[in-house]
Amino acid sequence: MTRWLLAAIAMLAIGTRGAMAGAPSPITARDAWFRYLLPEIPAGGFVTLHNAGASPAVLTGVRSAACGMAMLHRSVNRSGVDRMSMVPSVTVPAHGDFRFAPGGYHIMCMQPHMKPGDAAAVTLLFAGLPPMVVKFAVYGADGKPATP
Ligand SMILES: [Cu+2]
Repeated sequence: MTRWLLAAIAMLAIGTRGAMAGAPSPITARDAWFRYLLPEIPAGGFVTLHNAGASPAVLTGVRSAACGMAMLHRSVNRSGVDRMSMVPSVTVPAHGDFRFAPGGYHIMCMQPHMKPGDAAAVTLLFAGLPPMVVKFAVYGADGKPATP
């Protein structure tokens, strides 16, 4: 009886401590890179986010000292004309991926302070999850080298 009780209390204590320290984020990032052209031209940022959690994760914004201002954008081709629009958030599905990619969703880095070869830190902000810092490899106009 006492042993059961102690075990239950220990489990509760571990659970509480885990919650207070902040559960590890279910989000991981891969293939993060910027296409950098010139300081006065906004750089596009691309990354694939994976959500290992059981509920959708909502990315609500991005911050980066390497970007001045950074925002979430989407490119849409209408009648042969590419247009970009701001999006307030994107959702990474449970047990799934969300892909920022050329021609689609991207992180718009308004005043890029970077050069090819750099790794630019970007903070991703999620609703109800801890912020996450991701290093974006900086490539030039050619973009990310094709992976073999
Ligand atoms: Cu854009």
